[in-house]
Amino acid sequence: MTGRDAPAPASVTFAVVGGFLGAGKTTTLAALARELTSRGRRVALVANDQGDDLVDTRLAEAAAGWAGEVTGGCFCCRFEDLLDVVTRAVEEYGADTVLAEAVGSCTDLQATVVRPLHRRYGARFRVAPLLTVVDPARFAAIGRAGEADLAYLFDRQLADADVIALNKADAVDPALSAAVRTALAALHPRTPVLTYSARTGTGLPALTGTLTAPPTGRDRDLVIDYDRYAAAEARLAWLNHTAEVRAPRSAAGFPSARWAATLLAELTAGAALVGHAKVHLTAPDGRTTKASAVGDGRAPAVDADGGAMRSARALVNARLVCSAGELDAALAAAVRAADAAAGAATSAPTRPAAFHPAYPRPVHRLPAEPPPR
Ligand SMILES: Nc1nc2c(ncn2[C@@H]2O[C@H](COP(=O)(O)OP(=O)(O)O)[C@@H](O)[C@H]2O)c(=O)[nH]1
Ligand SMILES: [Mg+2]
Repeated sequence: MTGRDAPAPASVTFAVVGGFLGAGKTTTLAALARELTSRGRRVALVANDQGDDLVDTRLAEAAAGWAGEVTGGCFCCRFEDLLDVVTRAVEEYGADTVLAEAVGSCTDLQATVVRPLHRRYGARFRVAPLLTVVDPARFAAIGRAGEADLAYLFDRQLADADVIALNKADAVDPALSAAVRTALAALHPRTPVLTYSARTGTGLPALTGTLTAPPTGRDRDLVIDYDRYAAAEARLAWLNHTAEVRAPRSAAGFPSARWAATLLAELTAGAALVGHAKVHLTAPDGRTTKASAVGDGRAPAVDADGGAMRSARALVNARLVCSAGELDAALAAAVRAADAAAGAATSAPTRPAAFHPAYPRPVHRLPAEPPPR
């Protein structure tokens, strides 16, 4: 990291971004980081997960001047870890803007993260409005997936938002986009909805503008049933896995995008619902390949293709509705299929060890203050 001697800025903008798995939070934060950096801001990104070995941290490192992570639990349950990481971003790098991505299965962020930051650390941080990033295709489909608790969790993420950030405008049929906006206006009439594309940048300046506005969600309490929230998270099997991929028979290497896309297609084929499955490959010379499957019925998206690789370190992060044992078995089968498709041979220092997220127990849970009379 650079900038160890940079002075701590007087006021640090701190934005927490939530939203369901695969909505485009990391892509959005990377786009915001590039945009703000081009305006001279010193931007730090913070990734977050129930496990460690995060694809998102790799992406954040590529997009921002400083990247950190909070692992082993969500921001609300690891609040002190979040503060430690942000303090490092400010002290080591001189960050004036910190963008923190919450776990995609997390909600109630106003009460457990935004309000505690504002009330207890408001002298250090100017806390921005809470953004909930939404994939319109997921919004349209979640009610039909037969997963009532996950649909409830998704809705509570929307209800918690100061601003609903309706992403993927480039990929969504305009009629669907209009229908989703109409439905959101009916369900959450007080919450502004911004339509944009993190991929193309369309609509991004308006989203950037929200970072300087005061939050509005502090004056109302989210009605939430933690048992349902916990049940929803527990529906998901969660796996972070590291492996070494080699090309034993080809001097040219193995086609890394084909390996990644085959792995994800096989991994997600049997799941009742795909939250998000992603794979990130890094070659020794630094080239990277990244692919994602977000349960939108489409083939896995190859977001970056580093081409043929002689060897690579692969990081797989998967959140699927199935049992942990099924996910472990699915990964082993998917690796075999990917190796066969790409002429590769994969080995791993440890066996896959999927788990289900534990019951959420936030460190803080502060009620809203009544609005001033
Ligand atoms: N077409 C399109 N795809 C997007 C956009 N934003 C994100 N994605 C894709 O959606 C997938 C999940 O994105 P990611 O940022 O990792 O989602 P997260 O789980 O919410 O952090 C990736 O394949 C992204 O490339 C967008 O604006 N348009
Ligand atoms: Mg992410």
